[in-house]
Amino acid sequence: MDQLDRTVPEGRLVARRTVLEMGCGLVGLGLLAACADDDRATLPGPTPTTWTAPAEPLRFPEGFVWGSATSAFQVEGSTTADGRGVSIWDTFAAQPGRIDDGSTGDPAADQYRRWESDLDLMVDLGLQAYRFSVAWPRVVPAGSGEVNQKGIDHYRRLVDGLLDRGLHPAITLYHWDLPQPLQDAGGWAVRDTVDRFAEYAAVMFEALRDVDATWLTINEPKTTAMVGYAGTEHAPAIGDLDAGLAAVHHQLLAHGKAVEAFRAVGGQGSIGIALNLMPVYGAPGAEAAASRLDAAENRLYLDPLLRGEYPDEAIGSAAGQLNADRAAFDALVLPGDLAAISAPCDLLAVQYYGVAGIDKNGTWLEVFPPSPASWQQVHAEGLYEMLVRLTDDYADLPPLIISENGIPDPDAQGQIEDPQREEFLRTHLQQAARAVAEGVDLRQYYAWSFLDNFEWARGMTQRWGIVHVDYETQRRTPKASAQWYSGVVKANAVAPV
Ligand code: IFM
Repeated sequence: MDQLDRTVPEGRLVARRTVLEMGCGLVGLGLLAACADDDRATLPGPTPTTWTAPAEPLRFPEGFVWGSATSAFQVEGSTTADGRGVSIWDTFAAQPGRIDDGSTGDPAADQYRRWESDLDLMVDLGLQAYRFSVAWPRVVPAGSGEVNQKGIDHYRRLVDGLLDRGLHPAITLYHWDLPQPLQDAGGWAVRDTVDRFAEYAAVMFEALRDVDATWLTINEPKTTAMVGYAGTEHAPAIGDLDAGLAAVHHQLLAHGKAVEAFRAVGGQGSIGIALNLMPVYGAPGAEAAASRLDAAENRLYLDPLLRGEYPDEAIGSAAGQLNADRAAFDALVLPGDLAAISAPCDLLAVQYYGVAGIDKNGTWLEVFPPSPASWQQVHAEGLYEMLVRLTDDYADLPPLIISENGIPDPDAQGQIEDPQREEFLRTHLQQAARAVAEGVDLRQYYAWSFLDNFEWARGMTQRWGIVHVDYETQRRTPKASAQWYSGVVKANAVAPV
Protein backbone atom coordinates (compact mmCIF):
# COMPACT_ATOMS: atom_id res chain seq x y z
CA MET A 1 0.00 0.00 0.00
CA ASP A 2 1.27 3.41 -0.87
CA GLN A 3 2.07 5.93 1.75
CA LEU A 4 -0.59 8.56 2.14
CA ASP A 5 0.40 11.90 0.80
CA ARG A 6 -0.42 13.99 3.82
CA THR A 7 1.28 17.04 2.39
CA VAL A 8 -1.53 17.71 -0.05
CA PRO A 9 -4.14 19.79 1.76
CA GLU A 10 -7.50 18.16 2.20
CA GLY A 11 -9.92 19.14 -0.49
CA ARG A 12 -7.24 19.71 -3.07
CA LEU A 13 -7.39 17.54 -6.08
CA VAL A 14 -4.16 15.86 -7.03
CA ALA A 15 -3.46 13.85 -10.11
CA ARG A 16 -4.99 10.56 -10.91
CA ARG A 17 -2.01 8.43 -10.04
CA THR A 18 -1.65 9.95 -6.60
CA VAL A 19 -5.34 9.94 -5.83
CA LEU A 20 -6.02 6.50 -7.17
CA GLU A 21 -2.91 4.89 -5.76
CA MET A 22 -3.81 6.39 -2.43
CA GLY A 23 -7.42 5.47 -3.04
CA CYS A 24 -7.73 2.39 -0.84
CA GLY A 25 -6.12 4.16 2.07
CA LEU A 26 -8.35 7.17 1.71
CA VAL A 27 -11.42 4.99 1.46
CA GLY A 28 -10.30 3.31 4.66
CA LEU A 29 -10.08 6.70 6.29
CA GLY A 30 -13.49 7.64 4.97
CA LEU A 31 -12.08 10.51 2.90
CA LEU A 32 -12.52 9.03 -0.54
CA ALA A 33 -15.51 7.00 -1.57
CA ALA A 34 -14.83 4.18 -3.95
CA CYS A 35 -17.66 3.54 -6.33
CA ALA A 36 -20.00 1.04 -4.76
CA ASP A 37 -21.71 -1.38 -7.13
CA ASP A 38 -24.84 0.76 -6.85
CA ASP A 39 -22.94 3.83 -7.97
CA ARG A 40 -21.43 1.93 -10.85
CA ALA A 41 -24.86 0.84 -11.99
CA THR A 42 -26.17 4.40 -12.04
CA LEU A 43 -23.14 6.02 -13.63
CA PRO A 44 -23.80 7.11 -17.18
CA GLY A 45 -20.33 5.90 -18.08
CA PRO A 46 -19.07 6.22 -21.60
CA THR A 47 -21.24 6.82 -24.64
CA PRO A 48 -23.34 3.68 -25.06
CA THR A 49 -22.09 1.61 -27.93
CA THR A 50 -23.35 -1.16 -30.07
CA TRP A 51 -19.91 -1.81 -31.47
CA THR A 52 -18.54 -5.31 -31.32
CA ALA A 53 -15.31 -6.43 -32.90
CA PRO A 54 -15.96 -7.96 -36.29
CA ALA A 55 -15.18 -11.60 -36.99
CA GLU A 56 -12.45 -10.65 -39.49
CA PRO A 57 -9.06 -9.22 -38.48
CA LEU A 58 -8.94 -5.43 -38.29
CA ARG A 59 -6.18 -4.14 -40.52
CA PHE A 60 -3.90 -1.17 -39.91
CA PRO A 61 -2.74 1.17 -42.70
CA GLU A 62 0.23 0.26 -44.88
CA GLY A 63 3.43 1.57 -43.27
CA PHE A 64 2.01 1.52 -39.74
CA VAL A 65 4.91 1.24 -37.28
CA TRP A 66 4.83 -1.32 -34.45
CA GLY A 67 7.15 -1.17 -31.48
CA SER A 68 7.58 -1.43 -27.75
CA ALA A 69 8.83 1.09 -25.21
CA THR A 70 11.03 1.54 -22.14
CA SER A 71 12.69 4.45 -20.38
CA ALA A 72 16.27 4.97 -19.28
CA PHE A 73 15.92 4.95 -15.50
CA GLN A 74 13.56 2.00 -15.61
CA VAL A 75 15.81 -0.35 -17.58
CA GLU A 76 19.39 0.87 -17.89
CA GLY A 77 21.03 0.31 -14.52
CA SER A 78 24.76 1.25 -14.50
CA THR A 79 23.85 4.48 -12.76
CA THR A 80 27.44 5.49 -12.10
CA ALA A 81 29.02 4.26 -15.34
CA ASP A 82 30.89 6.41 -17.84
CA GLY A 83 30.46 9.74 -16.08
CA ARG A 84 26.69 9.65 -15.56
CA GLY A 85 25.54 12.29 -13.07
CA VAL A 86 22.98 11.83 -10.31
CA SER A 87 19.28 12.13 -11.14
CA ILE A 88 16.36 12.96 -8.87
CA TRP A 89 15.31 9.31 -9.06
CA ASP A 90 18.69 8.14 -7.72
CA THR A 91 18.23 10.49 -4.79
CA PHE A 92 14.60 9.56 -4.22
CA ALA A 93 15.11 5.79 -4.48
CA ALA A 94 17.95 5.98 -1.96
CA GLN A 95 15.59 7.40 0.68
CA PRO A 96 14.17 4.69 2.98
CA GLY A 97 10.49 3.96 2.44
CA ARG A 98 10.16 5.63 -0.95
CA ILE A 99 10.23 2.47 -3.07
CA ASP A 100 8.06 -0.51 -2.09
CA ASP A 101 10.85 -3.08 -2.20
CA GLY A 102 13.74 -0.74 -1.54
CA SER A 103 15.09 -1.23 -5.04
CA THR A 104 16.95 1.49 -6.91
CA GLY A 105 17.74 2.12 -10.55
CA ASP A 106 20.59 -0.37 -10.30
CA PRO A 107 20.70 -2.84 -11.89
CA ALA A 108 17.07 -2.48 -13.11
CA ALA A 109 17.06 -4.57 -16.31
CA ASP A 110 20.75 -3.88 -16.96
CA GLN A 111 20.06 -2.61 -20.47
CA TYR A 112 22.99 -0.21 -20.47
CA ARG A 113 25.15 -3.32 -20.82
CA ARG A 114 22.70 -5.69 -22.52
CA TRP A 115 21.30 -3.44 -25.22
CA GLU A 116 22.67 -5.47 -28.11
CA SER A 117 20.98 -8.71 -27.12
CA ASP A 118 17.80 -6.76 -26.32
CA LEU A 119 17.78 -5.35 -29.85
CA ASP A 120 18.36 -8.85 -31.22
CA LEU A 121 15.35 -10.04 -29.25
CA MET A 122 13.24 -7.25 -30.76
CA VAL A 123 14.26 -8.49 -34.19
CA ASP A 124 13.41 -12.08 -33.23
CA LEU A 125 9.96 -10.90 -32.22
CA GLY A 126 9.55 -9.05 -35.50
CA LEU A 127 9.21 -5.61 -33.88
CA GLN A 128 9.81 -2.63 -36.12
CA ALA A 129 10.61 0.14 -33.66
CA TYR A 130 11.99 0.76 -30.19
CA ARG A 131 11.01 3.68 -28.01
CA PHE A 132 13.67 4.39 -25.38
CA SER A 133 14.70 7.49 -23.48
CA VAL A 134 17.98 9.30 -23.16
CA ALA A 135 19.17 9.83 -19.59
CA TRP A 136 19.85 13.55 -19.34
CA PRO A 137 22.42 12.93 -16.52
CA ARG A 138 24.46 10.71 -18.87
CA VAL A 139 24.69 13.48 -21.48
CA VAL A 140 24.92 16.59 -19.30
CA PRO A 141 25.82 15.16 -15.88
CA ALA A 142 25.30 18.38 -13.94
CA GLY A 143 22.21 19.33 -15.94
CA SER A 144 24.00 22.29 -17.47
CA GLY A 145 27.48 23.01 -18.66
CA GLU A 146 29.85 20.21 -19.54
CA VAL A 147 28.67 17.60 -22.04
CA ASN A 148 29.74 13.99 -21.45
CA GLN A 149 30.83 12.48 -24.75
CA LYS A 150 30.65 8.96 -23.31
CA GLY A 151 26.96 9.44 -22.70
CA ILE A 152 26.37 10.62 -26.25
CA ASP A 153 28.44 7.73 -27.59
CA HIS A 154 26.26 5.22 -25.77
CA TYR A 155 23.07 6.50 -27.41
CA ARG A 156 24.80 6.81 -30.81
CA ARG A 157 25.74 3.11 -30.54
CA LEU A 158 22.20 2.22 -29.50
CA VAL A 159 20.69 4.14 -32.41
CA ASP A 160 23.17 2.68 -34.89
CA GLY A 161 22.37 -0.77 -33.47
CA LEU A 162 18.70 -0.12 -34.13
CA LEU A 163 19.29 1.14 -37.65
CA ASP A 164 21.61 -1.79 -38.47
CA ARG A 165 18.79 -4.12 -37.50
CA GLY A 166 16.18 -2.21 -39.48
CA LEU A 167 14.47 -0.91 -36.31
CA HIS A 168 13.08 2.62 -36.10
CA PRO A 169 14.31 4.72 -33.15
CA ALA A 170 11.71 6.61 -31.13
CA ILE A 171 13.68 8.74 -28.69
CA THR A 172 12.27 10.38 -25.58
CA LEU A 173 14.40 13.20 -24.24
CA TYR A 174 12.91 13.45 -20.76
CA HIS A 175 11.40 10.50 -18.96
CA TRP A 176 11.61 11.82 -15.38
CA ASP A 177 15.34 11.52 -14.58
CA LEU A 178 16.12 15.20 -14.01
CA PRO A 179 19.77 15.88 -13.10
CA GLN A 180 19.87 16.42 -9.33
CA PRO A 181 21.78 19.75 -9.51
CA LEU A 182 18.87 21.22 -11.48
CA GLN A 183 16.43 20.05 -8.83
CA ASP A 184 18.65 21.64 -6.19
CA ALA A 185 18.08 24.90 -8.08
CA GLY A 186 14.29 24.41 -8.10
CA GLY A 187 13.74 21.83 -10.85
CA TRP A 188 10.64 22.14 -13.02
CA ALA A 189 9.13 24.62 -10.57
CA VAL A 190 11.56 27.25 -11.87
CA ARG A 191 11.85 28.74 -15.33
CA ASP A 192 15.60 28.30 -15.63
CA THR A 193 15.14 24.55 -16.15
CA VAL A 194 13.35 25.31 -19.44
CA ASP A 195 16.54 26.69 -20.99
CA ARG A 196 18.69 23.92 -19.53
CA PHE A 197 16.39 21.36 -21.18
CA ALA A 198 16.51 23.16 -24.52
CA GLU A 199 20.34 23.15 -24.39
CA TYR A 200 20.46 19.45 -23.61
CA ALA A 201 17.88 18.70 -26.33
CA ALA A 202 19.98 20.62 -28.86
CA VAL A 203 23.01 18.51 -27.95
CA MET A 204 21.07 15.34 -28.74
CA PHE A 205 19.53 16.73 -31.94
CA GLU A 206 23.00 17.67 -33.16
CA ALA A 207 24.47 14.28 -32.21
CA LEU A 208 21.72 12.38 -34.07
CA ARG A 209 21.05 14.93 -36.77
CA ASP A 210 21.32 12.42 -39.59
CA VAL A 211 18.87 9.95 -38.06
CA ASP A 212 15.27 9.71 -39.17
CA ALA A 213 13.92 9.26 -35.65
CA THR A 214 10.65 9.93 -33.89
CA TRP A 215 11.57 12.40 -31.14
CA LEU A 216 9.44 12.87 -28.04
CA THR A 217 10.38 15.85 -25.93
CA ILE A 218 8.75 15.24 -22.54
CA ASN A 219 7.09 12.08 -21.25
CA GLU A 220 3.84 12.65 -19.33
CA PRO A 221 4.33 16.19 -17.99
CA LYS A 222 1.20 15.59 -15.92
CA THR A 223 2.75 12.75 -13.94
CA THR A 224 5.89 14.72 -13.15
CA ALA A 225 3.90 17.80 -12.17
CA MET A 226 1.12 16.15 -10.21
CA VAL A 227 2.80 13.12 -8.66
CA GLY A 228 6.31 14.51 -8.19
CA TYR A 229 5.65 18.23 -7.47
CA ALA A 230 2.02 18.47 -6.28
CA GLY A 231 2.31 15.03 -4.68
CA THR A 232 5.16 13.19 -3.05
CA GLU A 233 4.91 9.69 -4.44
CA HIS A 234 7.44 10.37 -7.19
CA ALA A 235 10.70 12.26 -7.23
CA PRO A 236 11.32 15.02 -6.32
CA ALA A 237 8.45 14.66 -3.80
CA ILE A 238 7.70 18.34 -3.28
CA GLY A 239 4.06 18.18 -2.12
CA ASP A 240 2.91 21.61 -3.27
CA LEU A 241 0.18 22.04 -5.86
CA ASP A 242 1.36 25.49 -6.93
CA ALA A 243 4.79 24.01 -7.61
CA GLY A 244 2.96 21.30 -9.58
CA LEU A 245 1.25 23.90 -11.76
CA ALA A 246 4.56 25.68 -12.28
CA ALA A 247 6.01 22.34 -13.38
CA VAL A 248 3.17 21.98 -15.90
CA HIS A 249 3.93 25.32 -17.52
CA HIS A 250 7.69 24.93 -17.47
CA GLN A 251 7.63 21.44 -18.97
CA LEU A 252 5.30 22.57 -21.75
CA LEU A 253 7.51 25.56 -22.41
CA ALA A 254 10.58 23.31 -22.38
CA HIS A 255 8.86 21.17 -25.00
CA GLY A 256 8.22 24.26 -27.12
CA LYS A 257 11.83 25.44 -26.83
CA ALA A 258 13.09 21.97 -27.72
CA VAL A 259 10.92 21.94 -30.85
CA GLU A 260 12.44 25.31 -31.73
CA ALA A 261 15.94 23.82 -31.26
CA PHE A 262 15.02 20.79 -33.39
CA ARG A 263 13.93 23.01 -36.27
CA ALA A 264 17.06 25.15 -35.87
CA VAL A 265 19.37 22.12 -36.03
CA GLY A 266 17.47 20.91 -39.09
CA GLY A 267 17.37 17.35 -37.82
CA GLN A 268 15.70 14.62 -39.81
CA GLY A 269 12.71 12.87 -38.39
CA SER A 270 9.67 14.13 -36.55
CA ILE A 271 8.99 15.61 -33.14
CA GLY A 272 6.16 15.81 -30.61
CA ILE A 273 5.29 15.39 -26.93
CA ALA A 274 3.91 12.35 -25.06
CA LEU A 275 0.74 13.05 -23.03
CA ASN A 276 -1.09 10.63 -20.78
CA LEU A 277 -4.75 11.28 -21.50
CA MET A 278 -7.88 9.76 -20.01
CA PRO A 279 -11.59 10.08 -20.71
CA VAL A 280 -13.47 11.33 -17.65
CA TYR A 281 -16.97 10.06 -16.84
CA GLY A 282 -19.29 11.86 -14.43
CA ALA A 283 -21.84 10.30 -12.09
CA PRO A 284 -25.41 11.56 -12.50
CA GLY A 285 -25.44 15.27 -11.74
CA ALA A 286 -21.66 15.45 -12.02
CA GLU A 287 -21.44 16.68 -15.61
CA ALA A 288 -19.87 19.99 -14.59
CA ALA A 289 -17.38 18.29 -12.27
CA ALA A 290 -16.49 15.85 -15.06
CA SER A 291 -15.91 18.70 -17.46
CA ARG A 292 -13.65 20.44 -14.94
CA LEU A 293 -11.72 17.25 -14.24
CA ASP A 294 -11.33 16.76 -17.98
CA ALA A 295 -9.86 20.27 -18.11
CA ALA A 296 -7.42 19.42 -15.31
CA GLU A 297 -6.44 16.00 -16.66
CA ASN A 298 -6.48 16.57 -20.41
CA ARG A 299 -7.11 20.10 -21.66
CA LEU A 300 -4.53 21.66 -19.34
CA TYR A 301 -1.98 20.03 -21.65
CA LEU A 302 -3.82 19.75 -24.96
CA ASP A 303 -5.15 23.30 -25.21
CA PRO A 304 -1.87 25.17 -24.79
CA LEU A 305 -0.15 22.78 -27.20
CA LEU A 306 -2.86 22.71 -29.84
CA ARG A 307 -4.73 25.99 -29.33
CA GLY A 308 -2.18 28.24 -27.71
CA GLU A 309 -4.28 28.84 -24.58
CA TYR A 310 -4.81 27.35 -21.13
CA PRO A 311 -8.37 26.22 -20.37
CA ASP A 312 -10.21 28.45 -17.89
CA GLU A 313 -11.78 25.51 -16.11
CA ALA A 314 -8.71 23.62 -14.90
CA ILE A 315 -7.80 25.72 -11.86
CA GLY A 316 -10.26 26.76 -9.15
CA SER A 317 -12.02 25.59 -6.05
CA ALA A 318 -14.99 23.77 -7.60
CA ALA A 319 -15.30 19.98 -7.73
CA GLY A 320 -12.91 18.50 -10.26
CA GLN A 321 -10.58 21.50 -10.35
CA LEU A 322 -7.00 21.92 -9.24
CA ASN A 323 -7.35 24.10 -6.17
CA ALA A 324 -4.24 26.15 -6.75
CA ASP A 325 -3.40 29.84 -6.83
CA ARG A 326 -4.69 30.91 -10.25
CA ALA A 327 -3.03 34.32 -10.15
CA ALA A 328 0.34 32.73 -9.36
CA PHE A 329 -0.07 30.38 -12.31
CA ASP A 330 -1.10 33.18 -14.67
CA ALA A 331 1.95 35.18 -13.60
CA LEU A 332 4.24 32.38 -14.81
CA VAL A 333 2.94 32.65 -18.35
CA LEU A 334 5.03 35.36 -20.01
CA PRO A 335 4.38 36.97 -23.38
CA GLY A 336 5.47 34.58 -26.12
CA ASP A 337 5.24 31.43 -23.98
CA LEU A 338 2.01 30.17 -25.47
CA ALA A 339 3.24 30.82 -29.00
CA ALA A 340 6.35 28.75 -28.23
CA ILE A 341 4.32 25.94 -26.64
CA SER A 342 1.91 25.77 -29.56
CA ALA A 343 4.52 25.80 -32.34
CA PRO A 344 3.39 23.11 -34.80
CA CYS A 345 4.65 19.61 -34.13
CA ASP A 346 4.88 16.63 -36.45
CA LEU A 347 2.95 14.31 -34.16
CA LEU A 348 1.15 14.01 -30.85
CA ALA A 349 1.96 10.93 -28.76
CA VAL A 350 -0.88 9.53 -26.65
CA GLN A 351 -0.20 7.29 -23.65
CA TYR A 352 -3.36 5.44 -22.85
CA TYR A 353 -3.94 3.36 -19.74
CA GLY A 354 -7.56 3.93 -18.75
CA VAL A 355 -10.28 6.27 -17.57
CA ALA A 356 -11.43 8.29 -14.55
CA GLY A 357 -14.81 8.78 -12.89
CA ILE A 358 -15.97 11.59 -10.64
CA ASP A 359 -19.02 12.46 -8.57
CA LYS A 360 -20.48 15.92 -8.10
CA ASN A 361 -18.44 16.51 -4.94
CA GLY A 362 -15.21 15.93 -6.78
CA THR A 363 -14.56 12.46 -5.41
CA TRP A 364 -12.83 10.20 -7.87
CA LEU A 365 -14.80 7.06 -8.58
CA GLU A 366 -13.90 3.62 -9.71
CA VAL A 367 -16.05 3.23 -12.80
CA PHE A 368 -14.23 0.34 -14.45
CA PRO A 369 -12.29 -2.51 -12.85
CA PRO A 370 -8.77 -1.53 -11.85
CA SER A 371 -5.73 -3.47 -13.02
CA PRO A 372 -3.15 -4.57 -10.41
CA ALA A 373 -2.00 -0.93 -10.68
CA SER A 374 -4.79 0.56 -8.58
CA TRP A 375 -4.78 3.85 -10.52
CA GLN A 376 -5.50 2.10 -13.81
CA GLN A 377 -9.22 1.66 -14.59
CA VAL A 378 -9.26 -0.53 -17.66
CA HIS A 379 -11.67 0.44 -20.44
CA ALA A 380 -10.47 -0.24 -23.97
CA GLU A 381 -13.23 1.75 -25.62
CA GLY A 382 -11.92 4.85 -23.86
CA LEU A 383 -8.98 4.71 -26.23
CA TYR A 384 -11.29 4.92 -29.23
CA GLU A 385 -13.18 7.78 -27.58
CA MET A 386 -9.98 9.68 -26.86
CA LEU A 387 -8.57 9.27 -30.37
CA VAL A 388 -11.84 10.35 -32.00
CA ARG A 389 -12.29 13.23 -29.58
CA LEU A 390 -8.80 14.58 -30.29
CA THR A 391 -9.53 14.41 -33.99
CA ASP A 392 -12.90 16.14 -33.61
CA ASP A 393 -11.86 18.81 -31.12
CA TYR A 394 -8.51 20.01 -32.41
CA ALA A 395 -8.45 21.44 -35.91
CA ASP A 396 -4.65 21.58 -35.99
CA LEU A 397 -4.07 18.08 -34.66
CA PRO A 398 -0.92 16.51 -36.12
CA PRO A 399 -0.77 12.74 -36.81
CA LEU A 400 -1.13 10.63 -33.67
CA ILE A 401 0.97 7.83 -32.29
CA ILE A 402 0.26 5.68 -29.24
CA SER A 403 3.54 5.77 -27.36
CA GLU A 404 2.47 3.68 -24.34
CA ASN A 405 -0.32 1.21 -23.63
CA GLY A 406 -0.15 -1.78 -21.33
CA ILE A 407 -1.02 -3.48 -18.06
CA PRO A 408 0.98 -5.07 -15.22
CA ASP A 409 1.14 -8.76 -14.34
CA PRO A 410 -1.07 -9.81 -11.41
CA ASP A 411 1.83 -10.29 -8.99
CA ALA A 412 5.45 -9.47 -8.31
CA GLN A 413 6.77 -12.79 -9.65
CA GLY A 414 5.29 -12.07 -13.04
CA GLN A 415 4.33 -14.72 -15.49
CA ILE A 416 5.23 -16.08 -18.88
CA GLU A 417 1.64 -17.03 -19.67
CA ASP A 418 -0.09 -13.64 -19.47
CA PRO A 419 -3.60 -13.93 -20.91
CA GLN A 420 -4.71 -10.70 -19.19
CA ARG A 421 -2.09 -8.72 -21.09
CA GLU A 422 -2.97 -10.36 -24.40
CA GLU A 423 -6.64 -9.54 -23.82
CA PHE A 424 -5.73 -5.96 -22.85
CA LEU A 425 -3.59 -5.41 -25.93
CA ARG A 426 -6.07 -7.09 -28.27
CA THR A 427 -9.07 -5.08 -27.09
CA HIS A 428 -7.13 -1.82 -27.16
CA LEU A 429 -5.76 -2.49 -30.63
CA GLN A 430 -9.26 -3.29 -31.84
CA GLN A 431 -10.40 0.09 -30.56
CA ALA A 432 -7.40 1.78 -32.19
CA ALA A 433 -8.22 0.07 -35.50
CA ARG A 434 -11.83 1.14 -35.12
CA ALA A 435 -10.73 4.75 -34.71
CA VAL A 436 -8.45 4.49 -37.74
CA ALA A 437 -11.33 3.10 -39.81
CA GLU A 438 -13.30 6.22 -38.82
CA GLY A 439 -10.60 8.56 -40.06
CA VAL A 440 -8.21 8.99 -37.13
CA ASP A 441 -4.67 9.52 -38.43
CA LEU A 442 -2.78 7.06 -36.22
CA ARG A 443 0.72 6.13 -37.39
CA GLN A 444 2.59 4.15 -34.71
CA TYR A 445 1.92 1.98 -31.66
CA TYR A 446 4.26 1.09 -28.77
CA ALA A 447 3.34 -1.51 -26.15
CA TRP A 448 4.45 -0.62 -22.65
CA SER A 449 6.80 -2.12 -21.82
CA PHE A 450 9.33 -4.15 -23.74
CA LEU A 451 10.88 -5.48 -20.51
CA ASP A 452 9.83 -5.93 -16.92
CA ASN A 453 11.54 -3.03 -15.20
CA PHE A 454 11.77 -0.54 -12.32
CA GLU A 455 8.19 0.66 -11.92
CA TRP A 456 8.93 3.86 -9.99
CA ALA A 457 7.49 3.77 -6.43
CA ARG A 458 6.52 0.13 -6.97
CA GLY A 459 10.16 -0.75 -7.62
CA MET A 460 10.61 -4.20 -9.15
CA THR A 461 7.33 -5.49 -7.70
CA GLN A 462 5.12 -4.51 -10.62
CA ARG A 463 5.97 -6.05 -13.99
CA TRP A 464 4.74 -4.37 -17.16
CA GLY A 465 6.93 -6.17 -19.71
CA ILE A 466 5.89 -8.22 -22.70
CA VAL A 467 9.27 -9.83 -22.00
CA HIS A 468 9.85 -11.35 -18.56
CA VAL A 469 13.10 -10.50 -16.80
CA ASP A 470 14.55 -12.82 -14.17
CA TYR A 471 16.15 -10.20 -11.95
CA GLU A 472 18.61 -12.72 -10.46
CA THR A 473 20.09 -13.70 -13.80
CA GLN A 474 18.79 -10.92 -16.10
CA ARG A 475 17.54 -13.69 -18.38
CA ARG A 476 14.88 -12.49 -20.81
CA THR A 477 11.90 -14.69 -21.73
CA PRO A 478 9.21 -13.40 -24.07
CA LYS A 479 5.80 -13.75 -22.48
CA ALA A 480 2.87 -15.25 -24.41
CA SER A 481 1.66 -11.69 -25.09
CA ALA A 482 4.96 -10.90 -26.85
CA GLN A 483 4.48 -13.90 -29.15
CA TRP A 484 0.90 -12.82 -29.77
CA TYR A 485 1.98 -9.21 -30.44
CA SER A 486 4.59 -10.51 -32.85
CA GLY A 487 1.73 -12.04 -34.87
CA VAL A 488 -0.11 -8.72 -34.90
CA VAL A 489 2.97 -6.93 -36.21
CA LYS A 490 3.51 -9.53 -38.90
CA ALA A 491 -0.10 -9.38 -40.06
CA ASN A 492 -0.38 -5.61 -39.58
CA ALA A 493 -3.79 -6.53 -38.23
CA VAL A 494 -5.46 -7.54 -35.01
CA ALA A 495 -7.59 -10.66 -35.15
CA PRO A 496 -10.57 -11.48 -32.92
CA VAL A 497 -9.88 -14.05 -30.21
O1 IFM B 1 6.10 2.79 -16.19
C1 IFM B 1 5.33 3.91 -16.48
C2 IFM B 1 6.02 4.79 -17.49
O2 IFM B 1 7.28 5.16 -17.07
C3 IFM B 1 5.21 6.04 -17.75
N1 IFM B 1 3.85 5.71 -18.08
C4 IFM B 1 3.14 4.77 -17.25
C5 IFM B 1 3.98 3.52 -17.05
C6 IFM B 1 3.24 2.52 -16.14
O3 IFM B 1 3.03 3.09 -14.89
